[in-house]
Amino acid sequence: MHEFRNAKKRLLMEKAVLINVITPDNTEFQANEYLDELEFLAMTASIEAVARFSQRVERPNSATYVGKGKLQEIKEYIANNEIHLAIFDDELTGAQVRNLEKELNCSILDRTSLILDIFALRAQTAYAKTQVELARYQYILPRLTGMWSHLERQRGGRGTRGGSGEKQLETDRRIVMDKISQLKEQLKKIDRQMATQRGNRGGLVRVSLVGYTNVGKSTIMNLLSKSNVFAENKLFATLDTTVRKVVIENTPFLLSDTVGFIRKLPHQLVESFKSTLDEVREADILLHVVDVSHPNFEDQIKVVKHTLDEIGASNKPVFMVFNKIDAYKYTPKSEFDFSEDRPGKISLRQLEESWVAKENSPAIFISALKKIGIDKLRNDLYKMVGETIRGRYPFTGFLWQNFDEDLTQDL
Ligand SMILES: Nc1nc2c(ncn2[C@@H]2O[C@H](COP(=O)(O)OP(=O)(O)OP(=O)(O)O)[C@@H](O)[C@H]2O)c(=O)[nH]1
Ligand SMILES: [Mg+2]
Repeated sequence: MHEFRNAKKRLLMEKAVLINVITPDNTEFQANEYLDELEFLAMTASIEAVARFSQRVERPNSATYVGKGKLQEIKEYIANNEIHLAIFDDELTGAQVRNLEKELNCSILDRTSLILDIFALRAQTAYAKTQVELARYQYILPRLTGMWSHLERQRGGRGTRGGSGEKQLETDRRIVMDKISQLKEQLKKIDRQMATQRGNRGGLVRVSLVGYTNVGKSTIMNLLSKSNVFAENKLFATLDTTVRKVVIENTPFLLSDTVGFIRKLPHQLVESFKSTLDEVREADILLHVVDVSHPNFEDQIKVVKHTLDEIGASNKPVFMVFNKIDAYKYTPKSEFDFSEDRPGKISLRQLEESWVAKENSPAIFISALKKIGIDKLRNDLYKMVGETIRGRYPFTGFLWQNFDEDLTQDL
């Protein structure tokens, strides 16, 4: 039976090599940024990346992800430097993992299981823990088959049906499937409680902070609600949804902060975190927070839009919040600079103007850390909430007194 890697036991910084492929859809710059992100993910899981390997390919090799030559190069590096872990920037098939383990003679971690590891480390509440466990079992289920043929090969057999390997596979599969339905049952129970809680929130307007991971959502939540949500320079600092009542100029509304998104977010996680994301799905307004100091922020915006689409939360009024302007590096174009797509080549003002010109959703540029633009953010938010209320109660006066009770709660 497949055991989960016990990420919590990894006390010493384990050393690893990072591997990705550059497909025709990606530029070299992007591929490098992706490895930076993979390195950050590894670091979050207490793994130190010591080397990187990239290969330009049409598509990943179905047996070994990278081609023969590259594999040999990685193998030599791993052997010479006593590395015991290789991390791949894509989800690998069971067969690819087995082949790579054999070829490279070290542990293999793919992007999905690395993210699942981090989620498992980060999960604080019983709810988040259950969701992560469900996602991990769902990841394992289709990979059990491969383990069976692996067992068969070890026995030297030719996959004779009814052999012990197949029986073992059947038993394992049943255990995993039972576990999955048990976890789903548990989640359903919590979901019902949460739906009731959400139903109890009166008619308050609901605003959700959404965005890529590590962009500053929790920092903004803390600023606006004077609460204390855990914010840290690590990926996925937040896994649960926190809801706070915020009052601006006598107008109360609910503000929620939730798990951040990431490129290639494992679909098992999206699936099992569906209820955590209910707050986003049911929100009236989305505050899409962007880390404008990140060289790949435009890519990140696309990822967030795509994920919102996936969870059924597109088509809502979106307020774009470009955060971390204090860290934005503007390096003007020199006369010999012919780069088309270089980060920082335009000033923040130009960026703001071009953004407003090409998108029709409102936008604001702030620094949550240095508290720049926060008053304007409050003011704009107040107006948007007001518009939502007027749209909802066009004829009746709205009685705030109805909503005086404190609805502050963590989910
Ligand atoms: N330079 C700079 N750093 C910021 C700013 N806002 C937040 N940060 C930092 O960015 C890091 C991530 O902030 P969080 O608020 O945890 O980000 P998040 O979006 O909630 O992240 P996850 O919950 O991990 O998805 C922290 O180290 C913050 O101090 C800002 O305006 N400027
Ligand atoms: Mg957070």
